[in-house]
Amino acid sequence: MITVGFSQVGAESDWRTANSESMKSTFSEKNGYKLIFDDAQQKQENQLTAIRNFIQQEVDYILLAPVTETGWDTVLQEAKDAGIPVIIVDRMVDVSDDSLYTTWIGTDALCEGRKAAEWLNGFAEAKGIAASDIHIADIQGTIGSTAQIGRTKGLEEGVDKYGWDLVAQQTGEFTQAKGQEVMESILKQSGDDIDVVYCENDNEAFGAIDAIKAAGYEVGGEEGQILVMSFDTTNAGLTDTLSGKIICDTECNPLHGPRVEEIIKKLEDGKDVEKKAYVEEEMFAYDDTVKSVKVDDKDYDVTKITQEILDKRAY
Ligand code: GYE
Repeated sequence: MITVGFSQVGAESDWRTANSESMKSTFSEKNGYKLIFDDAQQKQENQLTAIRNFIQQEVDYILLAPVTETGWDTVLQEAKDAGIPVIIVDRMVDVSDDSLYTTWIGTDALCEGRKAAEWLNGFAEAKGIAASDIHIADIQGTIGSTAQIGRTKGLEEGVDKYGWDLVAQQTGEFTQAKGQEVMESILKQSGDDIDVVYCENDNEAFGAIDAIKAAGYEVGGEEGQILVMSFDTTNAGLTDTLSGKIICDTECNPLHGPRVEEIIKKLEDGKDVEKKAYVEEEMFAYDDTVKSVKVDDKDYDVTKITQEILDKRAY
């Protein structure tokens, strides 16, 4: 029986739930594991405590989904001194010495952000919308998390490249409640000036859409409607994309359980593993105005979402 200690960020989003379910179903007793699961409720101090508990319990592996990128050197050194391999899952850690963790598997948030920005430019060009008429509110994820850093940077690069107007930037902490609260505040300050809301995950988009409608505006791709963009492509997010409430949803795949297990099996067999592994990710949109985007000389298809596609997805 292999004992695995998993420090999970929290339960802030549908994405996180899918990620936790993937990890729990993979590292089950039936599959030969004893999983010690800790939900940190989005607090780094809880993760530090959990990791130290895993070390005391002499687990075979520590899995860490870090809430934010910094502040891990000391505790990872303690795990290294205890001879326990650490696998970073989902978000990245920013440490002085990358021997403090064995490997990382997760999402290329910067590429996601760049893809979304290219989609917005393609949509604007196709609809004849001038860059000067694109005023954007960025509802950011948890500040300092890999997903927020990358998605925000991807948008800001687009703003600089295409001359859009970034009207507001505020964290929605990847939650629906905070996403709604932030959207309400931004609309109070700049309501008629907002054309695009760039939500850094689906749950923020759900909250933002509620706030937009409550303020008397409409969401969608038609003239005068507010474009709501999102990330994660959860089932609920793609359901909103099917209806047009979300106009474009960039995938971030949460099903890391089997990928992490493959790494552990290699380590158990004494094999080397890559230091970094990105997961493959797609893009979905309400319509086929933009059929593909180019990021770093690579083309990415944009798929018009259908009920059939939605029904077949694993999450
Ligand atoms: O986008 C969000 C979750 O780290 C990629 O965290 C993950 C992000 C995801 O709360 O829904």
